[in-house]
Amino acid sequence: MSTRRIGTTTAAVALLLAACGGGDGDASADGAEGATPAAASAFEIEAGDLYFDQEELVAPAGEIEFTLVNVGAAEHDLVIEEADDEVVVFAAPGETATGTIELEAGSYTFYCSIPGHRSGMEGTLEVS
Ligand SMILES: [Cu+2]
Repeated sequence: MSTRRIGTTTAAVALLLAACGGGDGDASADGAEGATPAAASAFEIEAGDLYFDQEELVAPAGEIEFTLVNVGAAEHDLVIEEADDEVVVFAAPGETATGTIELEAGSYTFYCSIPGHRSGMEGTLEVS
């Protein structure tokens, strides 16, 4: 009796942890450890349900090109929060699209603005 109760509690805790784990903790676990992202002015990012395959980008100031490869079943976009949430590129399911944005040096956050997606689809962009 008591064993069963403990088992149920453990399962509930594991579910809670999984539910909370989508956001912050993932970046360090997924990325190559200690690797400094190479600076580039053009990026090809895979967007799935619900992730970006790159979450740390480094770029020189100026025009930056984003190619969004949507391998998911949902639509996805890439928005720069500090650029008034400008939608740089939008890709329908299964489509690939490219967009550009001009950015000054600074730290930016990019994310997918489709409702409910941001918790899993967010990253940082360092422009210098
Ligand atoms: Cu999305």
